[in-house]
Amino acid sequence: MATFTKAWWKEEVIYQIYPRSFKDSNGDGIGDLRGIISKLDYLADLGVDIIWLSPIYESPNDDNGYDISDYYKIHPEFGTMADFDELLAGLHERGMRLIMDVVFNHSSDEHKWFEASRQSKYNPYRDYYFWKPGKNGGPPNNWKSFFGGSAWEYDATTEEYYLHLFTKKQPDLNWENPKVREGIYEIVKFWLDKGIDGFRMDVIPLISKRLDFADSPYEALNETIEKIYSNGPKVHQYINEMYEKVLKHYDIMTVGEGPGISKEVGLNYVGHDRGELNMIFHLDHMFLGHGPLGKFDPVPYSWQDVKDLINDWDAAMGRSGWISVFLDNHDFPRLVSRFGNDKEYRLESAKLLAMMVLTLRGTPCIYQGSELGMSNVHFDSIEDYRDIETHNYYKEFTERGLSPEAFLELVHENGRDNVRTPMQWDDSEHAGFTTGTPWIKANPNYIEINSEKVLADKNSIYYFYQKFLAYRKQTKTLIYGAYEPIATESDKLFVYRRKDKEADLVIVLNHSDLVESCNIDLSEYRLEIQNLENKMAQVLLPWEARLYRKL
Ligand code: ISL
Ligand code: CA
Repeated sequence: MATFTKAWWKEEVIYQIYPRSFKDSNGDGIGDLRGIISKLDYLADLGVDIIWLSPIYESPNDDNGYDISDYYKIHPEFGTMADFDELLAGLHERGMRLIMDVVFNHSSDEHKWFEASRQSKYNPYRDYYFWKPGKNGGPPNNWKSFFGGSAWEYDATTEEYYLHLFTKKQPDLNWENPKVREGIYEIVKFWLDKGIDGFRMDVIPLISKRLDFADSPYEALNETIEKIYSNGPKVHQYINEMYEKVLKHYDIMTVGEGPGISKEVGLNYVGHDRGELNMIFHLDHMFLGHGPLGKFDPVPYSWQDVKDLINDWDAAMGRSGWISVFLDNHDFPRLVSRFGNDKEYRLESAKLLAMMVLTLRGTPCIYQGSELGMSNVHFDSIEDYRDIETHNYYKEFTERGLSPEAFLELVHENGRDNVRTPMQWDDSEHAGFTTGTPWIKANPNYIEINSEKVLADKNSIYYFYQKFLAYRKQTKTLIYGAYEPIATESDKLFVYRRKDKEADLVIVLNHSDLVESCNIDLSEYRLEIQNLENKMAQVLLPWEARLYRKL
């Protein structure tokens, strides 16, 4: 039985690129592979190791590439397979790795499997998806899509409904069918044989459906996700089969994206003895504040809730499993806007959050632009938004009587386009992202916040990341050391220890706009890294972050 082991994917740091928004090389307004290639030295200099690319396959882009119509082809707007090979080689030359984002819970409705499937009830591809007759003149059950509305779409050709947990252009694949699984494993093998270093697997806990398709008894979307959509009866059988048949034959990493994976079931996916995935992105802290109707139906939550979740998850994993640590990605607001203060303390709080992500136990994942301190965008018009989730809910909420202005405020807080605006390279038009018209407007704050500026400022967020990434590389305690939360008087402080035979480190974070006192005795410790200048031992300035090492 495999127990706690060392692995490169525990030691390295992931950096997520959202290719559409990273760098446009040809002026069509869409980020592309050659754009990424032009920034390889930038990434290497920052000191990140593993590049995760959001999907770059052929896609009608209903959900920006998470609706794949051909898993073997690069979307022409991103470039060619030759560009991809060059990108992969360029990363490997620089000692970095590449992981691909694969979406196997669903395909695009324009995938050839679905095009055949929808033609007749007797088509050999019919069972590649889930088709059901309606009930009482409506859909087969009350399941709701993640993006609003029913999860079933009526198709007039065969007078049946098909299942889509996301948009109606993302029909769910039927993993019960062995031919679907074989087709998927072939795709996995194709990319691994090209020499990539692993996968991020989109919504992997959703792949096994509860086949009675009973109504969800739950009001809240999150509860339905956890108890009805996720963790279905055969999910582990399927992931294990993929591991046995394909994954285990390669030196790679896998990270499963896990809506609905609670800490109670986390180890079933990533336990070292499971033969399934190396790690998961659990979304518990990301879903905090989501009310019964999801992210645009906010409910209050506190920093204490965030800390509790982190501590509980670490305890649940212990030395038996592994997670990735992150505070944002392409689906959630900017970390500095959500968990920091993107106004008076943007610099300090962005650095504090960097220290936090790089010192908790798990493989850190940094989303593009965090190293610049990029923050949420506040467009005034719904027209400026591109995300289908935002548009679907806009329709749903305004039809129910919410004013467009009120809905836009919710989008400013929680919309996915907050993180999808162009990467801010410099203060020229469109943030230096494109010479054309960008597919989504740049955040107007690019004049102040951009990579040219941070690179010229020794005190910038960028250099804090760079320094800390280098420190983490040589400090294995931050990787393999035990994690122990330390109780504090103020719930605004987050204090924890990382410890092994080599070192005893204490991280002290003041997650607030206020001065806080910290009475923990650290007289035997040396202050090693600090995000701002302050010589008072037991007084922490707003958003101050410190790392101590025992003498
Ligand atoms: O942001 C969310 C919805 O409000 C999340 O629930 C998100 O939809 C969920 O985590 C699944 O996300 C993944 O699959 C989606 C895709 O749109 C997301 O971009 C992807 O990360 C469907 O493929
Ligand atoms: Ca382009």
